[in-house]
Amino acid sequence: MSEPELIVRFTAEDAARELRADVREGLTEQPKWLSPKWFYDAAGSELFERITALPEYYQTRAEQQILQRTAMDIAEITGAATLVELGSGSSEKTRLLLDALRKHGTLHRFVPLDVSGSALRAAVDAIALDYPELLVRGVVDDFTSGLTALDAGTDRLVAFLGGTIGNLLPAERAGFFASVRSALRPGEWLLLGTDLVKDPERLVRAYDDASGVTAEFNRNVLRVLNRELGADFSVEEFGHVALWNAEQEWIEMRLRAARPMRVELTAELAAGEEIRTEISAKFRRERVRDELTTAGFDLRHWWLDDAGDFALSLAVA
Ligand code: AVJ
Repeated sequence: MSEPELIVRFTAEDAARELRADVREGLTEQPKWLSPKWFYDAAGSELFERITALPEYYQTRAEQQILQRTAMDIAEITGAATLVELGSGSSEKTRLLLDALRKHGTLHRFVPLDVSGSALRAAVDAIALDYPELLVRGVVDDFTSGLTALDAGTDRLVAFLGGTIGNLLPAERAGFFASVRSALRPGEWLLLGTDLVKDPERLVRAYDDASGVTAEFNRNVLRVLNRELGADFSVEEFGHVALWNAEQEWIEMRLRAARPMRVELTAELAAGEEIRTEISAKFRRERVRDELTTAGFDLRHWWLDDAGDFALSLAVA
């Protein structure tokens, strides 16, 4: 086994600086907002893992089902030698792809990319142990701001799973697809997971579960601000709001102040005022196809789970 590499392009100091700038911008705007990327400290990542097991949150299981059925096809179609995974998250899904590509016999290299250095270190070590023949290079980076670190390997398949693309605003999404495309050579591949537009009641339940795990996940961003910026949000006095924005076709999560608040950092909130903490866009096939085409990709395969809730797209550069 060769030692796994870890390249750090985004340090804890970069994250602290960005968080500060984000908070200054988002909490002085009207309506207030925070970026969903700040949910994921250790506690937030654990809460998200619990969300994936909730009966209301179908996405993770749906994507898993599609991958179980298609991983071998994906290996044969792409013949990838390098698997790049953006926002690597749950390694279970990654392993389905790694296993299929290994069986197909083309895979040489695995390049997981994530903003969380600690999570990535653990993932890289575990994968390197179980796939001793693979070159493993973890890259700590914030891929939403551009993909400069994709130079590793040839015959690449870039996987962006879980529906996380939905957290980007449409303009950010366009920039992201363009940056992935420009990092790839013609004939290389993008595998994209997207949650789909469906009955709004089911969508809202998926983001406002009966056991309150998503509410805790949402409030956790305020704990991150309290700890990282020395803010003094009274976390328990914020209500969890999840609503379907039918015009934009996205779920919005917000945190609603129960009473007037002045938060150190000079943020002031009126009673009932909300901070938008997340959008999670839901897609239709045409939108995915159009946006990929605009970025210079050709959508070749579109796979659904049995319920038609979630899609996996395979597109070529
Ligand atoms: C991890 C970004 C795909 O948007 O559904 C889960 C995060 N937010 N419940 C999503 C999330 C609320 C999730 N992603």
